[in-house]
Amino acid sequence: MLIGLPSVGKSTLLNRLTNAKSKVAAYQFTTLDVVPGAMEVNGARIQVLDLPGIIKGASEGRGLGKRVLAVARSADLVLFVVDVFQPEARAILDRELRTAGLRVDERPPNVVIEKSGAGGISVSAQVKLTRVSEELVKDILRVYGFNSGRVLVREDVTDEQLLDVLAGNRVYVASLTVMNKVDLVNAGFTEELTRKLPYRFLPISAESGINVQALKEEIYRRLDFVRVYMRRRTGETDFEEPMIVRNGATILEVCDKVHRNMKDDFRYAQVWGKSVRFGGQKVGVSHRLMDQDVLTIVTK
Ligand SMILES: Nc1nc2c(ncn2[C@@H]2O[C@H](COP(=O)(O)OP(=O)(O)OP(=O)(O)O)[C@@H](O)[C@H]2O)c(=O)[nH]1
Ligand SMILES: [Mg+2]
Repeated sequence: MLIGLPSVGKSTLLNRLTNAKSKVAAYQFTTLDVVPGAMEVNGARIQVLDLPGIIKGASEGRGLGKRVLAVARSADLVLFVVDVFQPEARAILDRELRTAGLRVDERPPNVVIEKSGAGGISVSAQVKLTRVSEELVKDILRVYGFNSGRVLVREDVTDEQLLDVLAGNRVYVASLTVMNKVDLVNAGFTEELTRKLPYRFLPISAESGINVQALKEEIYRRLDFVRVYMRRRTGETDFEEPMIVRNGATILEVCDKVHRNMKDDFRYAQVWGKSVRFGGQKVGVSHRLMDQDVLTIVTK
């Protein structure tokens, strides 16, 4: 999903990346709705969504902010689009997403809360806690109405992360940042930004196509796909059109992609490649695949 201030070139970029024709204009709030496009890269089809621009205060309802941020919650990847003359916008976008409950490039905190009937709160920390005290953990839990139970803290969490666990509705999403309109500046200007800014970005020009192919590759990489080649029972492998699944996907997910009833008829699968110890190893539906595995699914 393309997230950025108005007029930074989100729609221009969507049109570059995909077959879509989202309206482009020199005034703000040109895009008023979600506009989808389909992008193909390395054999994967990726849906890209152009969204209306968000502004400071979006999470409190300014502009179309709340709707945009609600849509962003279902993204696999947020693509921040920043105008080369407004690099400070990245911090605004970050803040708006954060206020709306999105956590960009963070992992869910490794904290487990087990409620119990009585006995007060016990905190078992499996690492040394340097950013919150046990007392603070207990206080925060009480504020959220947990008066009894066990808290397993498996990493050095902050109070904010603890609040995230308790709130329960946080969404963890990966991101990439592009610096658009670099056709308007010289290379030195962009290099200076790379040195000065606290975030990493890919310089692009949606309008003139600079680095657009590199961006596609980067999106593909960031989504962490793997290619799985299907081998028919007769023995030929289809190396032309791999199945594209997210890294860590199981055989079950591949079954669901092939046919929605396939899992009902599943007997076993055979895998050749990095995810198994020997070629042709028999595995079940919960086996996790790796890039370039060859897979045969045997059904009833
Ligand atoms: N020079 C230059 N202009 C660009 C580039 N990308 C977009 N523009 C111009 O910037 C203006 C805004 O582009 P849009 O694609 O409509 O921007 P947007 O982010 O979708 O704007 P909203 O929908 O209003 O949020 C248009 O005049 C574009 O032609 C670029 O890479 N270089
Ligand atoms: Mg637009």
